[in-house]
Amino acid sequence: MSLSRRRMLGLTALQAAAALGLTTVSTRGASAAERPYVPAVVIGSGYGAATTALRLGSAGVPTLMLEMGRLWDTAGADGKIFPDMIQPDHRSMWFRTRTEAPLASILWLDLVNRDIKPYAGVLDRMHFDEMDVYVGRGVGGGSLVNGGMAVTPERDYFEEILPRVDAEQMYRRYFPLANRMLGVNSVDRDWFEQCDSYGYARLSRAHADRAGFGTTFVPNVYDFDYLQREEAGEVPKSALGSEVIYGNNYGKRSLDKSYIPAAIGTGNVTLQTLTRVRSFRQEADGTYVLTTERIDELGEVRGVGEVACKHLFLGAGSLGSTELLLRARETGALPELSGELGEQWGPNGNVMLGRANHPWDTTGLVQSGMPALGIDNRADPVNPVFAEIAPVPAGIETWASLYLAITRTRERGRIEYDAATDSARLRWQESQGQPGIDQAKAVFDLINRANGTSYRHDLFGDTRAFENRFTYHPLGGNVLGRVTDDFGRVRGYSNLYVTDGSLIPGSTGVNPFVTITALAERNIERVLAEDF
Ligand code: FAE
Repeated sequence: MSLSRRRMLGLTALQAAAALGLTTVSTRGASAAERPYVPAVVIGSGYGAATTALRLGSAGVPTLMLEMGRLWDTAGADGKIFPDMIQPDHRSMWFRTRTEAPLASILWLDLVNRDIKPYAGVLDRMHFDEMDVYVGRGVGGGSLVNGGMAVTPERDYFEEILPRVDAEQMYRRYFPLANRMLGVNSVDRDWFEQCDSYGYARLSRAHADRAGFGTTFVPNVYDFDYLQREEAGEVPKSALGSEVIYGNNYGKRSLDKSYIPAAIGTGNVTLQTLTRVRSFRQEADGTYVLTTERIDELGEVRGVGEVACKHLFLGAGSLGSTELLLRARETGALPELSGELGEQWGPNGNVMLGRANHPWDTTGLVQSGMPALGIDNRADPVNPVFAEIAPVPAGIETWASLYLAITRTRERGRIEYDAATDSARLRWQESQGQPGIDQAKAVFDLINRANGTSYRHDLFGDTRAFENRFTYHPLGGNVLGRVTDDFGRVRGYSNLYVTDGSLIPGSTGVNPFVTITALAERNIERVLAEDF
């Protein structure tokens, strides 16, 4: 059966499950056993997990995917699945009483955040001592909330961060495959030059140009044809309707539109939502036994259960997978796990900043929530910054140009297990972010000087110009070739794998999901050939 036919079958199953309010989605019957056994379990449903589930299912391996968030497929009372950024409601955040948006203020006024009811919302901001980590919650993981920027890293930097991976094979086979599977597309250049949607990006490009910096178009998984039709008023607005970070109702090819329905459509993959994997252990015969907790959308625990499997794939993201492995090691369940577990964590050098534009330099009321252009200074060995030109989709003119700069530094943190709270703790000091700020500042000082502009000091809750107390791009903890072998097999145990952003040591130099997907494609191909 073709992949597109499988995807259609899977989409139908997802829609049927949503309509019935089911938390288990499958094209086969559900198991009623007390402690069900499945050949393979995949934890999570982000990029690594979804890729792995599809390939397992396609190879005929019965697979169970466990995702702690909900399936985002049912419209609320307002007829929409997701809320926008201007009026966020309970659907926006994972069990919070107030939203926690990255842009904390405008003119120091808390105009951005709203009180909400606690609910299994789509965006989580995980708090640690000196760093917060944004992640997506729900079927599709980060793909539900992210900006869709689909960037293949520069080959020389990829070789530097993952020297043991065959780059020739990655760039010939797995990066193109990931781009194709994810539905990556590019903005029409002629349209870009005259549209309203990217007026803000053209303005930033002109300002960068005056300082001698070049820009690069950034591919995206948002359907740019749909965006053009949004601007033409032909279809409901999403990227132009202030939708990003709390989900997109239209236009975006998130994983629940691509890999996941294709996986379910194989007939071998069952998806169980609102199910958090709490811990796992290994029995004498090698079987893994997972303890799971099922919640409802209001957070009530509906049951604790167990599921057993032979092959266990961790795709719960950098923090999620590392926490599960650390817990297993520190509680003695899997004592042979690597001593390097939790090491080489990094925020991908994320630094957010805003510039204050002259009154005549308006960014426009209409701003696509999906960025399409980046200031590209990656070739500079001293300040190798890639700064995506980000929207401020506030619906009002803010005279702010916003950027998420991805800088490259060697600063790394560590994820540890805190026995008292039975949870992961991120060891990262704010001062470790300074080299990244210095790089971003070197670039944007020149842009400000060339344009007679200055930084905005009103956007991050206090007076700072550079915000690096959060990251969108958590990476590392279970580094490839260290905690795992060169294909994601966890050292010390058989049939245990990591398949997500935790494999990458702290930095990709660009937005990471294409790299995570391509690596997952590469690793699962080898694992299927040799371990099944
Ligand atoms: P991830 O997508 O985080 O998926 C992990 C999944 O596992 C989640 O669905 C969790 O709910 C689930 N999970 C965790 N723990 C458990 C458990 N114990 N039991 C069951 N389920 C669990 O992992 N990247 C780009 O390349 N381009 C962008 O434009 C971009 N923009 C971003 C914007 C925002 C606001 C955010 C938050 C991220 C952005 N990213 C972007 C980062 C990107 O989404 C992220 O690197 C990937 O989603 C990470 O993929 P993983 O497979 O590692």
